[in-house]
Amino acid sequence: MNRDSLNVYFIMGTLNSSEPLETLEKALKARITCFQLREKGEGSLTGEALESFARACQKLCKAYGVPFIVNDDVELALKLDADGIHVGQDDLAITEFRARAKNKIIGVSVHNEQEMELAVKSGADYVGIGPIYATKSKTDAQPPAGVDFLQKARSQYPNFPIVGIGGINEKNAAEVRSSGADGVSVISVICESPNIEKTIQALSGGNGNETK
Ligand code: IFP
Ligand code: MG
Repeated sequence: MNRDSLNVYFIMGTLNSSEPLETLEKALKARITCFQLREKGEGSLTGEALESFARACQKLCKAYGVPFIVNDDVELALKLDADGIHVGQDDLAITEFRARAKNKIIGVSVHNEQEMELAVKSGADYVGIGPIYATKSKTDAQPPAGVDFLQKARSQYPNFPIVGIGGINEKNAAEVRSSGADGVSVISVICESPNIEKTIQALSGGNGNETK
């Protein structure tokens, strides 16, 4: 995959925003480079409601030429012909998705060297490394790891697409990039921003906000 797609990677589900489609469109206008639908938690959409919301997100992403990735749900990703899937440590899902959708993007969450090696071997196209900082978006998240593992992963895999995730904001995004990430993945900092355009500018690399 093109590593530039990971520059500003927005993740959202209906529980993250009171007007999710409006939030997504604002984020697309402000030039996020990738979107992941992550519909999770108490009261989240399922079945047809989820499918129709997912299609609405996908349509918006298509209009802006931004990859549309589905979190965890192999069947939904295939049914929608999404651009890819993001999974945890689930080599079965990776193998199955790859077998059924040859040219799609597969992202995998990794937390240590062993998981990283496994993800790369299993055929992941990119990895998400985190949580880098403390996060409130994921109740079952592991403790923040800082940038140490990110730096190590980058030195071991100089060209592999890596995105940082977990507690990333306008202030610390530059540290995540200078530690080797191709980009930053965020939920709340965009969903809760009073000025999405400005937030995305600040998160973005290669526009003068970068310290690298
Ligand atoms: N990383 C990522 C991403 N997405 C997730 N849903 C996750 C970890 C748990 F940023 F896409 F790599
Ligand atoms: Mg997951």
